[in-house]
Amino acid sequence: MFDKLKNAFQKLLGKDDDIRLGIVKETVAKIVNVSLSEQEANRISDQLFYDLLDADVPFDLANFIKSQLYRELRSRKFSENYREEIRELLKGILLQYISTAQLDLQRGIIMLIGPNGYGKTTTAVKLAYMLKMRGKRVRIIGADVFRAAAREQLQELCKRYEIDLYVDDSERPLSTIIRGLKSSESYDFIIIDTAGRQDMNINLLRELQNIQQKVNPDLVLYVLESSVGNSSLHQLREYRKFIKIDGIIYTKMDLDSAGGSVLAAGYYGFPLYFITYGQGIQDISAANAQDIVDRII
Ligand SMILES: Nc1nc2c(ncn2[C@@H]2O[C@H](COP(=O)(O)OP(=O)(O)OP(=O)(O)O)[C@@H](O)[C@H]2O)c(=O)[nH]1
Ligand SMILES: [Mg+2]
Repeated sequence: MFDKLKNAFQKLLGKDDDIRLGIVKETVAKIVNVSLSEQEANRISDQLFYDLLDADVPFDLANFIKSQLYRELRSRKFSENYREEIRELLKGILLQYISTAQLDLQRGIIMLIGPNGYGKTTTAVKLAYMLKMRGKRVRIIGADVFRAAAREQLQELCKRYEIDLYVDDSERPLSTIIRGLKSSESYDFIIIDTAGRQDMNINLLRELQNIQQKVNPDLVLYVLESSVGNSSLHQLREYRKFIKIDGIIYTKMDLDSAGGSVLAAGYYGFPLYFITYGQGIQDISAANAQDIVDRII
């Protein structure tokens, strides 16, 4: 999880940092409470910059973090605990780029959107299960009418976890959703699972836009797979041109991932609502910024 991002910080702060922090060490050895020289601060922040790029953090953001780190390194004094102090400094900087939001609805319609295979359908079921465990009446509407076996996938999962499901044989997602909603008034939460495409498919985006306009879900969450790098953010911005996105569910955090997109999501103004980290039905949690930063550094 967050392998490259984690490495970036570990290299900077870990035990094998004699080369990278060599200059700092010497300085620290001489005096307690020292300021770093321009050269030292540059060296540390430059190294971090390249490591962040390597972890798929977008260039602009890596540059921001670098400049911020440089300024803070130059303006502070460090003691012999400099490693811990720099770690805390970095955590503070990263926290600014991870925004989270809580699901504060008591009832409503939540629509999941996003590219093919990122985890929409399984996350819909996890989320439904989580809400059901909190005593809510929950139903999923399966609006992926395009992919073969999409209905069967939901039918099987919902049966296994005893979650109410609406699917029909309509060829248009909007019809399915409208019919599904009509028969779902007694539910607290409706979770709409939608179709995904790998390429940018204008028709699909227009269809989602149309659904948003006609159905007006209370929350539209974009399902973002954590292992996908910078290209995923390009997709996210394309989606945003058509659909108002309220936030993100960050999936597959148990798999190896560069991790940069978790920072990028916040940078582009999308709060994280939930994270998922496994195939199990309960492998989902509300996103917590401090937790995520602690996992990275
Ligand atoms: N390891 C792991 N696998 C996950 C996680 N979330 C989803 N998956 C797997 O990712 C694959 C795709 O998940 P789906 O939920 O079908 O993805 P989707 O976005 O609905 O895909 P399409 O309907 O084709 O667009 C499945 O094999 C899931 O089991 C997770 O948190 N961790
Ligand atoms: Mg699906």
